[in-house]
Amino acid sequence: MAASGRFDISVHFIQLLVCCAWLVTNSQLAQSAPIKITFDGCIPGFANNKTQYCCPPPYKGEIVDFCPKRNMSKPLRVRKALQCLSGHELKVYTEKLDKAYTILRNLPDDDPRSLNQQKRLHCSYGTGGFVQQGTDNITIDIHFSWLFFPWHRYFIYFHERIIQHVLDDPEFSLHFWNWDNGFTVHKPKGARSGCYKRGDLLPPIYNITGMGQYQNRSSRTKLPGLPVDLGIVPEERDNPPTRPAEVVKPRNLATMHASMVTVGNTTRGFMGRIYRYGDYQVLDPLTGAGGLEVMGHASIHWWVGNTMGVVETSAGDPLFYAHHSNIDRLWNNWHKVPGGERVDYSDPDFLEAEFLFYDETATIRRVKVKDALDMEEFGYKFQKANDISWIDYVPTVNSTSNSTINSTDSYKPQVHFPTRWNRD
Ligand SMILES: [Cu+2]
Repeated sequence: MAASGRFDISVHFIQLLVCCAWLVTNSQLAQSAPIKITFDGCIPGFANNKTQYCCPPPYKGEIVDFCPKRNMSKPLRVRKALQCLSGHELKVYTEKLDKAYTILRNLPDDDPRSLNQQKRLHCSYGTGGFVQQGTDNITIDIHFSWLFFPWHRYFIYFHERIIQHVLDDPEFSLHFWNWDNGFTVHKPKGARSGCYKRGDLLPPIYNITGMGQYQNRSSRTKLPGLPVDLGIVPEERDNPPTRPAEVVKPRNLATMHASMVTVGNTTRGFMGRIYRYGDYQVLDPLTGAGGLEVMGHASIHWWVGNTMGVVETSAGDPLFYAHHSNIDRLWNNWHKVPGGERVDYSDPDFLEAEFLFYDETATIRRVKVKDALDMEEFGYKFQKANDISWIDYVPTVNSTSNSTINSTDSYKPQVHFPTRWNRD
């Protein structure tokens, strides 16, 4: 009896434990799950005080899973720094951009590969156009959180595939606008290749009226020799002041140093906030985004202005893709900056988050964040460029102590970037 009684108690105790474990597991599941996307739940989004109508066209095909896998028999394609293209290579690339964007602009309006529909897809993902499945009204934003880098990597990768397809050129690569690099430096000793020319001017091949890659942009982008301003703050976004080179050059260095080295020395500081199923989108970038997204990335959108300046239309400017090619490069290089904790999130709700994109055949592909983390699996790499100027930047020095910066572009850092953004 006694033994049986103890046994009964043990059984009840185990049942209780199992039950508690089940409750714990299920309550965790309810709170913790990755963001997944379905185009079925698309609704009008909202941004810049306006309702935004940008849902993708109806789709009758099958959704096909996609996982990037490098073809080991082929060398990696190289996405190059636009300012270092020259001669025949520059001419050929300019013509390719012209042809590709002329085709993408002229595709039927409901073709998901058209420039207009690519713009609209970015708009839906970025204005709360998609509702989280199983919730009444919790919308999704792929900005201001840990989704920012992987989502945009996939987005421009599929854009590149669409261009390869329309040009019938599988080697086409989305060369990058190296706006973070304001200083021409000598090639470091031992470096075999790389681009060491300043890249902080609007790439001229995107500024030729009448070409497919041309877009009407703010008047400041037409001022010859005016460098980009990476320190535009949100209050200035609608009408950024045109600051001269001697003001922006040292500030740009400070901004890059902050976002990549100091603010960016933690996963949260660089990649942005944690964002799970059931979480509301944040509308204030200052509480959700990582340093690079809220500083240099946003400033470039506002500095270029017009189409590029607002989320609902930015991906309709071909320059968007050269800008984000650089963001993709900087994410990759962030891991290699010395010091700090420079690893991507490893949380399952990050790794298992899913997106949908159209590929070059207009098929919808389902992708996961975890498959975006190893860039080489996509089959490309970036040309090396000068990151040392902002890595080595020392905010307190009064004159340049960086011997790699040549005299024509020398500077006296005086202004500190206003680091007015909060971590949550
Ligand atoms: Cu975006």
